[in-house]
Amino acid sequence: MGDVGTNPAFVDIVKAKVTQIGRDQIVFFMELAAPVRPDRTTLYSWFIDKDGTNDGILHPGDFSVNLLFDGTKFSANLTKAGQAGRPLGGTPPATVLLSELPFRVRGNTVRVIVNHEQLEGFVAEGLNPNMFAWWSVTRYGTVAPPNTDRAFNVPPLPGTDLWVYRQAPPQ
Ligand SMILES: [Ca+2]
Ligand SMILES: [Ca+2]
Repeated sequence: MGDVGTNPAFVDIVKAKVTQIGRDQIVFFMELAAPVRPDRTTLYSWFIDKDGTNDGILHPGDFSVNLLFDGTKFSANLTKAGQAGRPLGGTPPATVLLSELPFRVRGNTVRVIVNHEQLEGFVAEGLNPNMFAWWSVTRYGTVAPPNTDRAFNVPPLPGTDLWVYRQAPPQ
């Protein structure tokens, strides 16, 4: 934390998590360094590598769970990037796969909830609903790169820059 320069503390990621509730709901969570009260375009995203790539860089064909404040209101969706680094818009533009996802903004935290079954609908697109590499970013003032902050929820394995979410504990 404390690593976003002159940007507001509500885009400074303290912690990020992707967790599962029961068998069904996947919660994409971030804790920020200050209460989330954006005053202009602000993006909280969890980027997901296409299955089998797992390189920790948002490429065309990779996915993103996005909580966007557009200057007026929040909304959440799941997209597939069309241009590197662009979870929303871009050239060619990102594809919206799921819109109007449930989300919550409370105090220093944000979360977006996706049903596991919804992710299962995108296996053919290259989204593995059972195990995926993800990382979280914030962007302030614009949805375009560069990231304002970027975080992993646990230290990545030596020699890698990623980690995985698993539906069930490893056997
Ligand atoms: Ca931070
Ligand atoms: Ca990638």
